[in-house]
Amino acid sequence: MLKSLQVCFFAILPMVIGVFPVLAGNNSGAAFSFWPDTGLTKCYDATLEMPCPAQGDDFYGQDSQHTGPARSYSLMWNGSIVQDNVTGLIWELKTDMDGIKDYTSIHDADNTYKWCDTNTDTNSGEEGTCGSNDTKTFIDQLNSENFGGQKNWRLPTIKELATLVNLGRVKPAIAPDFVATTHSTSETSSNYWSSTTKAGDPPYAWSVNFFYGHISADNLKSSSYYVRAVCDIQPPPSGNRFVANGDTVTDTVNGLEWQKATMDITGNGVADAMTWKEALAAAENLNLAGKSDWRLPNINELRSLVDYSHYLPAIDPIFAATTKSSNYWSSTSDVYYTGRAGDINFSTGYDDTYGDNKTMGVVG
Ligand SMILES: [Ca+2]
Ligand SMILES: [Ca+2]
Ligand SMILES: [Ca+2]
Ligand SMILES: [Ca+2]
Repeated sequence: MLKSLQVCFFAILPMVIGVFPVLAGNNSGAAFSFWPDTGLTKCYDATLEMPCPAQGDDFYGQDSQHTGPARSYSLMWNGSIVQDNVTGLIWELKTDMDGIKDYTSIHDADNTYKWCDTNTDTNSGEEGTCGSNDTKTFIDQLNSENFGGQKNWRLPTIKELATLVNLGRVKPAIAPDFVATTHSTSETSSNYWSSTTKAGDPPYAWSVNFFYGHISADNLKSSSYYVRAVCDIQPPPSGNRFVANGDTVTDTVNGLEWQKATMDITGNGVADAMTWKEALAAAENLNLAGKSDWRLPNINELRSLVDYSHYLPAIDPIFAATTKSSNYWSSTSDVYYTGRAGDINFSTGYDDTYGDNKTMGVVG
């Protein structure tokens, strides 16, 4: 993998993989190819916001200094649905967000639903809590009313739902078109369901918390969470996604090239954990496969490598032998918890944010 990925560890220091051209990531199991840029526009050091550093200076190479596909959304059907012009996905817009649930309207933004999927091909062996006010009933109603001219509404996968997260803001961490109908009252009560079951733990499913844009699988399917349906008008990508070429792996869906190994900055054959500052620099300074313009991936690019159907590590098998079941840094700072940056834990696919000055060991 790319060297830069390892910036954020957790029990120990985060690892790093570099990524080559700064393109957005993509994802397995989702009907889109390109992730929009994260939305982050400011630079941060290990404590506070800072002027964006010059090349060669400490903390150079952050998310805000590498631009991915710009976020772009188009309202359709009298503003009842929105198309994401980067992913191609079409999203439901909700109505009547006034803090009062109204189950006589499937569009009421305050309604919450229990997770239910009776399809044994997609529910990972656990259908959840089906009955009244469940996600399957909600989706079925949306399709039966042909909402927005579409008949293929469904719950989004965790990767699809995560594309809506805008990490340039919080409360809610989402694009402007969705702000008025997205709940973000607290870090614990702003969860939106995805269709993705937690690998190896089927009573649980993944959700996005739009308070600050973090994702989690600590959600029993019997929990009642908000929902936002998605549908796709583009055929999903097909064919072999990853192609290995020596020390790198190319993602043929989005064109990103990844450092295959976890970064070994000391050159002793053992991958090294680093602080975020060290990881930014290590990725920018990487020379590999005849290329010198490596960088630390942003959180969307890093998340694109997660395979939510696997764990230990939660990544495509082509990377499994060279990936630690541990945390990897992204270049993306946390605008809410200033002084932290985002990481992905490839043990489970969880994300989190950590401070640069936390004591970190070396992963071997
Ligand atoms: Ca960026
Ligand atoms: Ca309402
Ligand atoms: Ca080493
Ligand atoms: Ca360089």
